[in-house]
Amino acid sequence: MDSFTPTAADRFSFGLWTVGNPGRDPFGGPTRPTQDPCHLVRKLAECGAWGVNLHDNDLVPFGASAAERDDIVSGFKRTLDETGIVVPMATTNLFSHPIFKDGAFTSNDPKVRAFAINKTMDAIDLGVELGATTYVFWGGREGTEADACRDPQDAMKRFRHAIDFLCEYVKDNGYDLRFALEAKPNEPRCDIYLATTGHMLHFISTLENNEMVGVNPEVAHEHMAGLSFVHGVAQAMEAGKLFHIDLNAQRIGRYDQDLRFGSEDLKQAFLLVRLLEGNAGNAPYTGPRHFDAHAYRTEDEEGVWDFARGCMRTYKILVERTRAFDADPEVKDLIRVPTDAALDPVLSNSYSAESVAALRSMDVDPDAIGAAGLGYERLDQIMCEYLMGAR
Ligand code: GCO
Ligand code: MN
Ligand code: MN
Repeated sequence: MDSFTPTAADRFSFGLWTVGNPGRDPFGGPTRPTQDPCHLVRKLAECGAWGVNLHDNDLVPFGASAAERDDIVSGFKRTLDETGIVVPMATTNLFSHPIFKDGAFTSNDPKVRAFAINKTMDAIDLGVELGATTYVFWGGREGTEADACRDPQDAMKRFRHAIDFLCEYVKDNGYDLRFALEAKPNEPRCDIYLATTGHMLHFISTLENNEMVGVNPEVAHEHMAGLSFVHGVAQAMEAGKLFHIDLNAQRIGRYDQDLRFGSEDLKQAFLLVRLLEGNAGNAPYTGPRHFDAHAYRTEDEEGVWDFARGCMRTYKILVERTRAFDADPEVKDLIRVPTDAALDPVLSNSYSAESVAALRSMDVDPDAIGAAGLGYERLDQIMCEYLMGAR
């Protein structure tokens, strides 16, 4: 036990599919046994996690009867009660069964679309029964290889119809549930629709009930596309749309690696934790700190719990490191924003004849400003020294 040991107050959560990942990949079968969901919940509690998330079929096998479902769910609820673990988020598996091989909500086949909406309504009922207040939509196979198969505009229309419909389902049932859409550029499809968090944010603005829909960005998914995850998350936060987050690690340009949080991109992880915790003076993210990652295929069960503890420990160490960074007087000096009594009001007020006149008569020397250094080498070096533990 030290100050980096996680507790429920840290609100760390894991998917059943993450710590339950048996090490299967496209080139080989499992290297670890499949674990019972109740066992995973008990182990998560032992490790100091607060929450567990699930796809419908992580708990209830595809095609189970109503009686089997109720039996499994009541056993799971007992384990949640015993351990104090909560279910903050739930989602639907719309990608494993062959019926979804060409997508779910965006499929050309009305039977597939109907089946997907129906499965999601059942999974929403399950999530709500377990206490979930966030429902994630990851369009696993909503994409293409043979792009001529459908007009991508139809895919947008169908996806919009499904989300609009399901929002109404939630309202109709009086559920306390918000939706969080998760973008991914590719894998398992060659191209997945709505490839980035930015695509999702615009799509949300076109929904009928857009106030109940936000995003669930994932580190790996933006990094796969070579994008800045921190910028994507910041845009979502600024729009009031960061409803949930998938934390993990990923090298740019690779397949979706879903690595232990902070293990491959420490500088980005540092900046992300700093943003989420609001250290730089911004409003913090208040939702679950959720890890969507899994242990290396080389690991046995003990390695899985090393992985889970590692994710949480790294997050907490980064909370401490980023706070120290932002409390450093030299850093404060370097990031101080210059003020200008004449121009600041002009640049924050909306358009007016006075503002135009003020801009026309401004006193700015472009050469002097262009010649002055900004000290960012020093700033970034200090950040690296905090990361390396030298400061
Ligand atoms: C992936 C995704 C998934 C989703 C999960 C919850 O790349 O496999 O990140 O893990 O997050 O299906 O919607
Ligand atoms: Mn994810
Ligand atoms: Mn992923």
